[in-house]
Amino acid sequence: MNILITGGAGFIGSNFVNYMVRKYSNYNFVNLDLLTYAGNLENLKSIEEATNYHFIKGDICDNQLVTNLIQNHSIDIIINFAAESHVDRSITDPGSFVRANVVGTQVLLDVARQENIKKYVQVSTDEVYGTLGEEGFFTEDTPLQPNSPYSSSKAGADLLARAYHETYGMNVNITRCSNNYGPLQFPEKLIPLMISNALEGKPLPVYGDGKNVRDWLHVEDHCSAIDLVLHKGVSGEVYNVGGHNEKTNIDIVETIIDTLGASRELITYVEDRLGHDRRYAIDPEKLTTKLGWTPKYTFESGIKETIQWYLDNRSWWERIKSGDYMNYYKKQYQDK
Ligand code: NAD
Ligand code: TDX
Repeated sequence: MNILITGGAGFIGSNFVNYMVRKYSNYNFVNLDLLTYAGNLENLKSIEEATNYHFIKGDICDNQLVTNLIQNHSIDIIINFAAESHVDRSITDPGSFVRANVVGTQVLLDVARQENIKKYVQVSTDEVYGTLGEEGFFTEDTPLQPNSPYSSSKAGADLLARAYHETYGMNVNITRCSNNYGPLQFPEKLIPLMISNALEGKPLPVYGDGKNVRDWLHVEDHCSAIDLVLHKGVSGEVYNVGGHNEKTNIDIVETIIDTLGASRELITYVEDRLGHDRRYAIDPEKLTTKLGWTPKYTFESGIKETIQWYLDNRSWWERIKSGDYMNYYKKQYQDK
C-alpha cells in the first residue's frame, strides 16, 4: 500500500509518520508538507533514511504537484493532516486558514477523485462542533457550529469531504479529535508554551478566567485511532477521538508548574481570546465500540512523560523559540 500523508512535518503529522513508517515496513509513505512556520524536518530525523519513506516539499493547494505525486508514487490512500492549526493566528489572519484548510482539502479531494484513490482520511477537530455548557459531550451527530475562523475553515473542509462521499461515492472518513499534547508540539500551543516559559522563568499567559475546559489526548493515542480508521473505518463515516480527560486551563498550568517545581507567581492572567470556546468534551463511544480503539495513556502518565520530553529536548524548542529553526530546516532541505 502506498500512502500519502500531508502535513507530516507538523506536530501530529510527524508523530503519525514516525509511528506508521516503523509499524508498517511493508507500506510506502510519502510526506507532502509545505514547511510553513509549523513544519519542522527535525521531527522526522529518525526515519529520514528509511527505505519506505519519502519527503516532498510542496503545497496541497497545488493541483498539478499533487497529481504528479499521486501518479509517480502510485498512491492508494491520502491522509490529510496539512492545515493552519492555531486558533489565535486564525483570528488575526483568517484568509490563510481558508486557503490551506478549505482550498487545500478541496484540491486533495479533487485529485483523489480523478486518480481513483481508494481511501481519503480527513483529520479534523472537535472544534467544528462549537462549544458546550457545563454538561454533555460532542457526538458524531452534534451539529457543526464552529466559532473561530480556524474551526469554521476545518468545518468547511469536513463538509467538502462529506460531499465528495455523497456526490461521487468516494471512500472518505473524517476523524474529529480533541486537543492533543505530547512530543514535538509547536510551542505556541498551551502545554508546550507553558512548559517552555516556566523553564525559562517567563510569565505564563492564561486567557480570561482560566476556567475554559479542553479534553486532552496524548498524540500517540490519536495516531493509533487514525491507524484504526485507515484500516477499519466504514466509508462515509465520521469518528470522534477523545479519552475523557477534561481539564480547565488553569489546572493544566498548575500541574505543569508543580511538576517542574516552578513558581505559581509566573501565572499571568491576560485578556481573553476573542470568541473563546468555553468547553470541549468528546464522546468517543463509536470509535471504542465499533472499531475497538482504546487509548494507552491516562492524562497523568501522558503529561508526566511529555514534561520530561521537553526537559530532555530543550534544544528542540529553544531553536524554535529563537527563530533559528527556520535557518536549520532551510539548510537541511537545501542539502538534500
Ligand atoms: P501543525 O500546525 O503542527 O502542523 C501543520 C503542518 O501542515 C505543518 O507541517 C505545515 O507545514 C503543514 N502545512 C500547512 N499548510 C500546508 C499546505 N498548504 N500544504 C502542505 N502542508 C501544509 O498542526 P497539528 O497540530 O499537527 O495538526 C494537524 C492536523 O490535526 C490539523 O489538520 C489540525 O486541524 C488537526 N487537529 C489538531 C489538533 C491539535 O490539538 N493540535 C486536534 C485535533 C485535530
Ligand atoms: O497562551 C495561552 N493561554 C491560554 O490560556 C494559549 C496559547 C492558550 N490558552 C488557552 C486557550 C484554550 O482554551 O488554552 C486552551 C488551549 O489553547 P490552544 O493550545 O491554543 O488550543 P485550542 O485553541 O484549544 O486548539 C487546539 O485544539 C484543537 C489546536 O490548536 C487545534 O488545532 C485543534 O483543532
